[in-house]
Amino acid sequence: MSNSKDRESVALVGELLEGRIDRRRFVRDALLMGMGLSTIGTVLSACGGDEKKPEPSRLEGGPTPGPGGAAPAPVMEKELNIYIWSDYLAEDTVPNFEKETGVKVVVDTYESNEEAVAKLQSGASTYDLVCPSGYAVEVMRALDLIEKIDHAKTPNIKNILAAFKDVPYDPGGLFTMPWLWGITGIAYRKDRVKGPVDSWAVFQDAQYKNKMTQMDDMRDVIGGWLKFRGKSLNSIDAADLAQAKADALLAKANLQSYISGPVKSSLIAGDVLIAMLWDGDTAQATRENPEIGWVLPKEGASIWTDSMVIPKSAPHKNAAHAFLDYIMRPEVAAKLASGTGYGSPNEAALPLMTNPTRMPEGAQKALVEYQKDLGANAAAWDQVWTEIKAG
Ligand code: SPD
Repeated sequence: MSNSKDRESVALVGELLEGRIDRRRFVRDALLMGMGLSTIGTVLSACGGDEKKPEPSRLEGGPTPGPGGAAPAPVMEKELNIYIWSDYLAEDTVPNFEKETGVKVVVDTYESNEEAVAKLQSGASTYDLVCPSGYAVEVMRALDLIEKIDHAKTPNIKNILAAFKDVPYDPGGLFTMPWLWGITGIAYRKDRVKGPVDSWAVFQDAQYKNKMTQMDDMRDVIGGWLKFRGKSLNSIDAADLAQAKADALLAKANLQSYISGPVKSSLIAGDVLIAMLWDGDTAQATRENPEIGWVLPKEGASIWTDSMVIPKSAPHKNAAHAFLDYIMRPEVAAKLASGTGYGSPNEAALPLMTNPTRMPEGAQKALVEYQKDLGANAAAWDQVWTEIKAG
């Protein structure tokens, strides 16, 4: 320990002795400044009181004590950088974590998986947690950008529904902590759109010219048009892609723009009447304007799970694990799902919510499909997307 660390530790013990901080606060601050567990225990017993010798809580995130009781100093970093989709946190998710741990959290947002992958791939990322969808996890794994989660530091993983633990994009659930799930469908203004909105075909209807948007998302736009023609949204067949491009261009003539989450304010204001949008973001908009409805198109749509992953380059891995474990607490997960309007993968959270979103069943289940990594065929999709955007 450096001299300045020594001085900080002495001052902290002084604060405890003088009763200016309580034992809990002492343990937290002592761990944050890297004081060993055995030292902390010695100080606490010397101070008397009836509390038990402290054990590291799951939020401390440090290594397990070694044999013979010699505990390596747990290192809980003081910062955490999260890179996540916009509007994907409940209001108190981050503030409560900061209050509890003293960790300062910085949140940056993105609007597509491709943006998140590109950021990690650039090598310039200092993010500790990123939140890709399933197919993008596959891409990140293939590029060796993310590392395994240390489940010894995330005991609350026990709360996750079995269906989300062993998933095709991460067999055995080694690299991912499921965050939320949702469906990409159509949001629309019930008070301003006449006639049924139940098909991707609505975007080809010129009566809503310049009052419609689709997402700025290659997988969702091309995928939606593939579903429209009864194809898999993971198709790599050249004829399927050519048809999807033709449909997309027909629709493009009616679109105000390609825009994802930020379209909510235009829907609320009525500048946009019909928008390709995720169910949860639509629910957020509906809270502000109850005239906004959402539909799963009759031809089918994409369902997805977004998961937290830890980049190999993450500078604050203990804080990242602590945040993951915090999120998996039932009450935190319940607020996250209710606040964002998305489905929770947390089994223990569901009973705590008044009206939790349930996974589609029966006829609805048959309509939804998960996106998969396109591998080497991604180039063909990129080309089609470039042509749609330029067309
Ligand atoms: N505002 C949060 C939106 C999250 C969407 N994630 C999944 C996109 C799948 N294409």
